[in-house]
Amino acid sequence: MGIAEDITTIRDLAIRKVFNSRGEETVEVEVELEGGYGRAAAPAGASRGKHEVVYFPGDNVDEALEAFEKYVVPELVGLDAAEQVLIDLKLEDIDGTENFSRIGGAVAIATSMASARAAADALAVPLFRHIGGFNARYIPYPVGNVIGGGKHSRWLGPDVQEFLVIPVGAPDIYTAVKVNFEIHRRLLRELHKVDPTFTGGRNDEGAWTPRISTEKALDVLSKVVKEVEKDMDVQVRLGIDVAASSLWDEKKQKYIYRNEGVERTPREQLEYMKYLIEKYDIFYIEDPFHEEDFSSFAELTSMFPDRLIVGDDIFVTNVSRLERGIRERAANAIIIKPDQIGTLTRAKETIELALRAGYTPIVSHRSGETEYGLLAHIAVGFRAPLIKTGVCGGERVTKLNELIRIWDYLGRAARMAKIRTVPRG
Ligand code: 2PG
Ligand code: MG
Repeated sequence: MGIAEDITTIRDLAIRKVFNSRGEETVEVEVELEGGYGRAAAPAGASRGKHEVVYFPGDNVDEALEAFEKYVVPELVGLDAAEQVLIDLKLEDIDGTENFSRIGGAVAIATSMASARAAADALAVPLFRHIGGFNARYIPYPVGNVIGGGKHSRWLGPDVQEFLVIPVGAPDIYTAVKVNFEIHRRLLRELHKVDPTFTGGRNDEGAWTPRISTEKALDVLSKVVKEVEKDMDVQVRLGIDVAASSLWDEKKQKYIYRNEGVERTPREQLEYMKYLIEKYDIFYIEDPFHEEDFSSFAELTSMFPDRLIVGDDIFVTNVSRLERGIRERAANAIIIKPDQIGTLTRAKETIELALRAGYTPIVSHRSGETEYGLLAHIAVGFRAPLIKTGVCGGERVTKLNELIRIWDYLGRAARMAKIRTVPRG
């Protein structure tokens, strides 16, 4: 038992079905301590990695609720919520499988996060401080998704899933968020010019969904970014999430670009990535290859050591998959989605390994998000230099506004994080 055991002892837990930002059912867990309270819900992905933990047991939210009542409640009551590792290890023991197939990853992550919030509440410290300790004071730069394609836009827009902006020159988080909003806003006008049928539609993450090609999207984005950089005097860099596992056809062994009407072999995919990075000076490239292709990841990383080659589906926040990546020099940056792996402890283990190995971690939302702002606390507590959490939509803005609140709370201690792969001036 921890030394603060009285007020942080778990008295009771509860679960209910609520909805995520996409209107899908998810689970919300409440943790009541002797002297505190916490609540959290699980987000959900649409372009999920094959190696992520199971979401609901039997693919069914009601089975998740049953598993929670039957297995989780009796085992967690009486434990000390201040001992996050013990809580999370207990969740692993209760489940007994590597991928949370018995209780489901949604129950696991909601319980893990609700417990952390409850402990922070009882100890009267902000969640980021509870997670990260006294030196947690670096605010991550927001990676903003401004144009959407791929599966997220029903294959009607560009083949690349996300077109991203990173205001790397912003002096503070408020300016950083403002820059991303300004780019998003100005894009509306510019996108009308290149796609007259565009009615201002946005996808699940609030990104615009014009029916244009990948290169057209990058042309328009580059133009708008240059204007905003000049007008607001802040350096901004471009990013893409190719989400290449969704393009990959296992039978054909090719990437299928539906909008362009082109199929690419792995070699051609590598050439295409090189072409896009050079033509548009892209700084951040997420999932340029499918989730099993470590060697193409390694090749691209060696070609562009001054860019962030980011692994999402390939690593799924999993420590063993990241270890393999480090061994094979695949990627130099990693997406951290706590829900991909099921507990805060596991996610922290992965991010710590990433930091030690010189990988840049990016704490990330899912396309189906919750209304909670706690991802902001996780990113600051985990010392992530970047956070990917969209630009607009209530469930995205709540996380960005929470970063602004953390900045204010920190006062003179607040700093913008350092991005390891130094952006070129
Ligand atoms: C991604 C995510 C979030 P999803 O691919 O990075 O943008 O999408 O949550 O649908 O997996
Ligand atoms: Mg991704």
